[in-house]
Amino acid sequence: MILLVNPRATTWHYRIPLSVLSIGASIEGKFPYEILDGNIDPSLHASVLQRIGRGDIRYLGITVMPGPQLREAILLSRRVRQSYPKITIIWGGYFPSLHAAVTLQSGYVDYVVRDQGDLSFQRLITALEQGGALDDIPGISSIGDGTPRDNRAQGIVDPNSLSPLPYHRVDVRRYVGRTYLGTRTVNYHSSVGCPFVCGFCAVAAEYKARWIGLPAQRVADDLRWFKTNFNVNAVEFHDNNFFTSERRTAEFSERMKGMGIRWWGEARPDTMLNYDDRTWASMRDAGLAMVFFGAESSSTEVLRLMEKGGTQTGDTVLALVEKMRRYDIIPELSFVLGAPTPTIDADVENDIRFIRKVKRLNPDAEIVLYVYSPVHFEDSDLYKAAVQYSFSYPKTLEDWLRPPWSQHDLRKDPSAPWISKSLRTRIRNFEKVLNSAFPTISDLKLTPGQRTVLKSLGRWRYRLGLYRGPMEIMTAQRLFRYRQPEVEGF
Ligand code: B12
Repeated sequence: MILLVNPRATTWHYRIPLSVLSIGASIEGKFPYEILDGNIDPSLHASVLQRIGRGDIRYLGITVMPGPQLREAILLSRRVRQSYPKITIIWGGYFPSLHAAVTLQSGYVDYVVRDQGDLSFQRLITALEQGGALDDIPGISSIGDGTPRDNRAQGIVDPNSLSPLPYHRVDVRRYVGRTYLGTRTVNYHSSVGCPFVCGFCAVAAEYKARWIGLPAQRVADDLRWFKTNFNVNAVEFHDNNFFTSERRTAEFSERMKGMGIRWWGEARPDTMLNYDDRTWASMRDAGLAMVFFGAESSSTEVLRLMEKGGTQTGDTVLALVEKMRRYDIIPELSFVLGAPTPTIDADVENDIRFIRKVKRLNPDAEIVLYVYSPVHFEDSDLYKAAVQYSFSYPKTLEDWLRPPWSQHDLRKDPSAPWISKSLRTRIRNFEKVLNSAFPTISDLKLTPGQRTVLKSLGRWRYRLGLYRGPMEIMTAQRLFRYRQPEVEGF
């Protein structure tokens, strides 16, 4: 009856498709459904058409985040609409949640489930099956009379109120793989949302400063189950902000000691700098290996424009990377360069100088460079500033198949009229030299010899601050198929 699809999003380490598995959990035992994952099925489109061809599928649910997965979802939906026009196509996930109207106007998406779909999807199917009213189902967008229409928003859904994930619906063994963290790494989502409203973040645009986590015991018990059944020795927490609650983190760390599992998660610098030293020691002893932080910018002005909130400043990040060196836990810092300000060139130069300072304080710190790529967060000061610099989104879904929109959300070369070509080149060249001088620890396929080559090409340039025209570095990185963790994860 229902086919849930995760279009291809990665060619590297596969992760359990938690988005569609969560929707599966919400209809388990209520409606018959199957899951197909483009990450492990290279001929997904053929598999979907073949499955629909058997005649008992009425609904196709597709999870869509921006980037290459969006392309896959557009091509697949178009094909299904052409071959099986009676199939109801429903999109969910970050892209349609923030771009519902343009998605529905495509003509090959009938409904959008915005934000968390755990309650709204099953209510939509029930109403469509039993002819109920659709207007009062929160979180649904539709285009019945040709005009896109958003029902009222779906407030945050407490993950503690939801059914456990039906892992039997996927072959977990296919998703447990080797990463920098361990030889048998699994992914897990232990909380929803984030308590902050940073203007460049799609999560903030959806959850509006709400965060709810599963209790530490539940998370530890679930990981013990993965260890017992799949011999897992590492976990990637896909939470947007795993470390929001120190109390939960401290209890979780106590419960993880002796489990032999290394872990990674995402956090805010100010939140974790304020953690007690005993919590730090406990996290280290519990296997915490690396933490991803939103450092964003060294400028207090830019952090204010980003509505980063909290107490975060550049000094917060410097103190944090020093502290983490003492606990032998690696900080992975992401920066968002190129925010729309009159001082943009100086801001970028300051950030480059700041990143060099970070590397002096902690050479093991991993650096991720993003270029500000507006997400559809209309209430944010940052988005308003982008609009003042004449930023606007494309008018049709098909436009997202073509540059600059096809790579807009990869956050490297976005459609951002205020960022000059020379500044983009400056950022990209600095990134190339930085990654060569300090190749990421997470690219497992790099041999010691290749690392030595990259370092010898990068270190002298980095020392002299010579970033212009790094052709030799680009050639070596292409030759070694250098892998940046921010593109497809570990
Ligand atoms: C795992 C992951 C990946 C994996 C791929 C996952 C996959 N689908 O195969 C990898 C590492 C490959 C990846 C890559 C990228 N990602 Co990513 N990714 C995530 C991450 C960390 C977890 C997703 C997840 O499983 N969440 C858990 C589930 C339960 O939550 P959920 O997805 O939100 O699903 C709920 C709702 O959205 C909704 N829903 C979702 N899908 C569907 C489908 C239907 C039919 C329905 C009804 C409802 C529904 O209901 C679900 C249950 O409540 C999210 C952040 C996050 N925590 O969500 C970022 C995130 C989605 N990624 C993001 C981005 C930008 C990317 C990249 C473009 C980054 C880059 N620089 O290249 C790349 C693109 C890769 C590509 N090739 O397309 C952004 C999207 C932001 C935006 N602008 O919209 C996010 C939000 C991270 C962030 N904080 O900004 N990603």
